[in-house]
Amino acid sequence: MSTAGIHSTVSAKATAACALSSTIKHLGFNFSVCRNFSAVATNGSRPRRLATKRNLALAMSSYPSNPLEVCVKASTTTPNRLGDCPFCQRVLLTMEEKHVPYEMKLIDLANKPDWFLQISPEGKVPVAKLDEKWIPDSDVITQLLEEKFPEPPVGTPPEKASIGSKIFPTFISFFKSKYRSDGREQALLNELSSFNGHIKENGPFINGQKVSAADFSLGPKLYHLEIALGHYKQWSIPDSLPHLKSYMQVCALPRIETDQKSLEAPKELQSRKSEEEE
Ligand SMILES: N[C@@H](CCC(=O)N[C@@H](CS)C(=O)NCC(=O)O)C(=O)O
Repeated sequence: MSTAGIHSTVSAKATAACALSSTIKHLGFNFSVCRNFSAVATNGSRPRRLATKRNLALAMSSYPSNPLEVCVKASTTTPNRLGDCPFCQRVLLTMEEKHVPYEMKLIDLANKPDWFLQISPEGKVPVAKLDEKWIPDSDVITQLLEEKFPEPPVGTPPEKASIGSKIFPTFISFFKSKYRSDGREQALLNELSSFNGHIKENGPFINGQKVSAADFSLGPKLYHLEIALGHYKQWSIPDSLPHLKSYMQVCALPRIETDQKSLEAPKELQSRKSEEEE
């Protein structure tokens, strides 16, 4: 199927820095992506991880000849801009870390084009084209990226892979809750607190000194959590969880350039919320 004529195609080569910087600024990974082709925690006191020449050469040797196509959520407010979707952000971060050139196709989720529905019958993003096949789901895509582009490896060891994985579902549950006393806030606090303890003992990343797939998955979600709960519930992460906060700083970006006026992630969550309330 030809995707020629898709207006919302953004070439990752020249524009990755801008396009992804909007992603990265949204989602917040404080990585200097697209500058030195590596994920570097830019907080001076934190460990820095620079790509070695050898790693970079290895990574480049497995580059696809054409940029890898990936359908991602378009901004709901700004034309030709990436929207806020933690699943898309996870995939983009993985490709950035692996130096894989890619081409984003921005999908307006409120008005999905027919060609997109053909390749993604569930109508969900992200969807990435790997070996001429359109693959949905960030779990599957990131796993295939690891297999196809092994350098640098970003896999999280199995014993750590599920750390923090309950935070997002408990956040959504609390976000949707109508009554403060229904225990959902406490459930979220328990998960955040347990993660805080993990980072205290093992940080700064989930797998210690090295950023890995689990951070690419959790970082964007924590960003959504903070914005959505702050905006809709006037809730913020308690000061009693300083290691979680510093993790969010290491993984997080300066928020100033976040397109906060659009509050895109919360908008999406808001629609889920209204559905729930109906
Ligand atoms: N499990 C999927 C979830 C993807 C997902 O839910 N994506 C949302 C955007 S954040 C979506 O495409 N929703 C469809 C819609 O809003 O119509 C993954 O990990 O990729």
